[in-house]
Amino acid sequence: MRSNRLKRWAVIPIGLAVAIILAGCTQEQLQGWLPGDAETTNHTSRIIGLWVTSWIVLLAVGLVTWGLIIWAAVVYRRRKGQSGLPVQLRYNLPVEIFYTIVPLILVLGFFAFTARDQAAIEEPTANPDVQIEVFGKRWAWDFNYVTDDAYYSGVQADFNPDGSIDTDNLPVLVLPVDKTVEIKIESRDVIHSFWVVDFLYKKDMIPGKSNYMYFTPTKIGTYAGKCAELCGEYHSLMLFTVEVVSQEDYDAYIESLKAGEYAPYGGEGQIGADFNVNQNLPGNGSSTED
Ligand SMILES: [Cu+2]
Repeated sequence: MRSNRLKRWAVIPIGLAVAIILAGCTQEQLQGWLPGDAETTNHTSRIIGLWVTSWIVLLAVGLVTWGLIIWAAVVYRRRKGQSGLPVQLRYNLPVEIFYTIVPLILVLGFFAFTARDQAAIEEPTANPDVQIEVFGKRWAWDFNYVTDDAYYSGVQADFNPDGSIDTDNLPVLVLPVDKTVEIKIESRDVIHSFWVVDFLYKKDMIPGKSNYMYFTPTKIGTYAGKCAELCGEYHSLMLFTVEVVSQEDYDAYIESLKAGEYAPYGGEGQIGADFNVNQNLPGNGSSTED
């Protein structure tokens, strides 16, 4: 009788587990519903690994916790003929040691793996193939191709007549595939954040301070970029597009920029810190003379 009832209790979780396993995993599930994929940049497989492994560990913690809750509720439930409070228990030493040691191991483990991956992602590239300088500005982006002495100055996104975003006229950053890239990240006015969604990494753009991002785009494609730091009224229209292309297409794009095909938005040369709104910030590279 009793074992029958236990079997009935076991049917639900075991059935659920079997159903999930039998359903199989899509690529989307395998990477924890992150956008992009492991081949987008040289860092994305590492980032996906940290994310997915963390969730697996946390789900295991969840299973133990839910299991203990259900076990306590079932085993110590009020039986027929009982009344009043159940027997009050306290100071269970094994349980207290368990829930002190395990979280300590978890916190140290998450810290160690995060620090390891962060150090690898932040490691500067000594001689990058392409150096880019990005300025965030309310509410668009300026891209300086430092290595190739060309620039593109974007304007904020606009709408199509049907109310959707006009993605054809977003500022574009073109990068050559399989080449090491350094991006110098700066702001002309307030704090923005440089985020290419599928690259799974973003970094704040702080007035008067230069941040850097190092990566190698490893997959040709078009990627959405956006500002990830609320920066004012049209923050949601502070969008851009990253085009990862072959070296030939990259060279051709740079040539067309220099030839004036994108005038007045793009051209030869650089648009530097002299276009920043506040010229008195320390460390933004602008002159304090005169
Ligand atoms: Cu912004």
